[in-house]
Amino acid sequence: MLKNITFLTAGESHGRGLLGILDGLPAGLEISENYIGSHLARRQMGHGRGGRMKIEKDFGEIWCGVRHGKTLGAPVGILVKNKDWENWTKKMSVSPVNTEIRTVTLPRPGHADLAGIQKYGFDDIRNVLERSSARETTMRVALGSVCRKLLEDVGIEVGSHVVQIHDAKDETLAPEDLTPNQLSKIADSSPVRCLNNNAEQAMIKTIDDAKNSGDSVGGIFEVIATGLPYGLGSYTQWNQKLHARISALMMSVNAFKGIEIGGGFGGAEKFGSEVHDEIGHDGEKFIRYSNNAGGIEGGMSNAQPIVLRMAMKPIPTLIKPLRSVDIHTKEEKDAHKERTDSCAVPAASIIAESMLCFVLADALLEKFGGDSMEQLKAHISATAKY
Ligand code: EPS
Repeated sequence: MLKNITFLTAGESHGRGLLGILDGLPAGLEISENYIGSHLARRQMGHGRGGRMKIEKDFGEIWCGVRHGKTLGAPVGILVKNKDWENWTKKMSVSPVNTEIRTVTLPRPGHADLAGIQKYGFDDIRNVLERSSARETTMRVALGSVCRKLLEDVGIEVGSHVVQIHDAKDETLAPEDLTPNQLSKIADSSPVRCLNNNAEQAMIKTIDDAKNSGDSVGGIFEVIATGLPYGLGSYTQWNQKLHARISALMMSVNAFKGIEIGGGFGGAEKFGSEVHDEIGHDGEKFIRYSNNAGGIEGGMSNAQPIVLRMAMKPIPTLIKPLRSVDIHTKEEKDAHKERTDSCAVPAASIIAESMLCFVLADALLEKFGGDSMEQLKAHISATAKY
């Protein structure tokens, strides 16, 4: 569903590292490893993460496509090394090894394990779980932060905050006078990325309770983008519609099970007169008296903030495992246990921000184009309507 930008990630959770390529960006975009690193660090945070995040200090090394701090218009290549690789050199060796390696044979319900070995004909679930691990999202955040930088340079910000973990909810509305970056800064200072102190305490407790009973919890977060002009995406064809393009990328993230755009599911029980955002004019530009559409009408941005809510299921690797069956002996046993997170909702909100950055940068380049940032900015200032 991306039209101008292409990206690919490669890498196993305990392999040497993660590789990423991002193609289709204009030349002249200022980008640094430190900027990418600051967003990678945000993905590593959050109450409820397991031991792996103590081992890793994710850092994206730019290998190509950037010279003297600016993109060349060529593919950007990024490498993130896995520190944990040192502990897995035999188990994850590229070449065959002489020592016997213990195989994983008990598929975890809810993970890619069982369908993965059936599909590829593997006799070791590790061949599936290494790539299906959420570790891969590190590279999405690394590459997505390059798109974020492009958006920021033309006044578009993307931020997020957590509104629910398990049954602990933050029912207060996000303050409208804050930009997404300001909102994210406050969220980043909370161990659960929640803006409300009382809800934060309840969320921490629900994570601790789940952890203590060997369980995991999911949740919901809100993602907001501002500074968008009219007309990203189009109503003219199904695969041009901006909300379809956003949904496709969002739903490609492990554990994301639902997306709401603007009022979302809540609109189903309301009248049309309560849902649709009335139009006004302030003498200079069109205004809206509400934003239940979440910034998208007819598959196009309508210059209002884009507001999304994503639901994440609880992580399927459980310390107190569910029932499963050994893939070789067919004996009923407890599912495989691996080091895990009891909650990764705060980290997931950063991944969702990155997925939105890919789509918005892509749609922006589609509409305004340009081989260089200078051209892109000139096209925007000449024709964009807000
Ligand atoms: C993750 C790395 C993984 C897990 C987690 C996310 O590392 P490890 O398997 O070494 O602990 O912590 O992934 C899962 C829980 C999963 O089921 O895939 C990361 O970098 O975000």
